[in-house]
Amino acid sequence: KPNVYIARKIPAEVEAYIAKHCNYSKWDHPEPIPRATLLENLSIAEGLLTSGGKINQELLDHAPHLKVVSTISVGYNNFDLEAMKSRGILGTNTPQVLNDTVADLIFSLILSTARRIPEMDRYVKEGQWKRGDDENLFGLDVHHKKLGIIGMGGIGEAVAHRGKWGFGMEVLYHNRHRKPEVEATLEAKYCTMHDLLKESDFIVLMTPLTAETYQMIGAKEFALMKSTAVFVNASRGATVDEEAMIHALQQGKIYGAGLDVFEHEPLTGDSPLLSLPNVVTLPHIGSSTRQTRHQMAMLAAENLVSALKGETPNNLVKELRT
Ligand code: 8YV
Repeated sequence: KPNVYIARKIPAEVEAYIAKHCNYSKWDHPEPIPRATLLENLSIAEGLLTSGGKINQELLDHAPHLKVVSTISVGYNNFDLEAMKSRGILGTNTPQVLNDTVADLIFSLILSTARRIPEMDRYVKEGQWKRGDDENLFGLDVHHKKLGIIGMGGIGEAVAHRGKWGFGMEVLYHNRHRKPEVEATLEAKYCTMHDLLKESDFIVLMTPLTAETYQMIGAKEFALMKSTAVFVNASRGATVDEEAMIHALQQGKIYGAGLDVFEHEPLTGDSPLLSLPNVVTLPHIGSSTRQTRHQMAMLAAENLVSALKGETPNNLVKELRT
């Protein structure tokens, strides 16, 4: 049996599946594994099951027998793809299984930010509610507004479905490629980035983090948005110039932001994002339901075992496909 290191706590059923096919050791704590602990556990590993942490030259130098890295996530920006490719190491991820769960979360951010839900909850619980305070409690309508989606992948499509059929919204999108099927089924309109930013009431950023998408939404892009626009990011924090976003929010250039991801996570300390009333912040919980995380972990385990059997795993990341 091949040797595997499991670098994050996984459900028992998934561990049992791995045990059937592999010899393994594991990090069995809820908190992320310390880097030094990870590096000292890779000397015989042929497979690594992980969900974060840089897969770079340093790590690969500590793993001379490594054949495949399987991440329990759809994003794999932590992979140094050139380093992996040069050593013939496969990399797999877990797309599709989390689309609806993340799209649900994105709509919770759209509604929470538009109707100021966290702020209103505190208002009641802190005894501030008083009659005749109506105007101060107003939020924004979501139904029948313009939903602009940047990145029409599986998650983007699930968001578009919710907008179109759930809230009667007009869907605009910007993507590297046109998606005729989405245009046909959802009457979605393909836009340039400029037009999407100018026309949308709700802007959802859902692109992978790559060299091309790094800080793709910055001061220029925020300046194009309506002053009543709500910006939502559940992709990766670094796809946004966070300083420019904070400035736009502080200056009232946009109505608000719903954020599940940040350039530096966990978000702590003195970030202005923690004190702005028109910002809803979540701790990177896009895929955080028991059912979905279980599905992701099982899929990642299947990817790992398949690759170690010498098969071409279904979810080999596209940059490593030959
Ligand atoms: C978490 C995600 O990374 O799938 C991704 O890319 O960002 C999230 O699903 C994943 O749940 C591991 O924590």
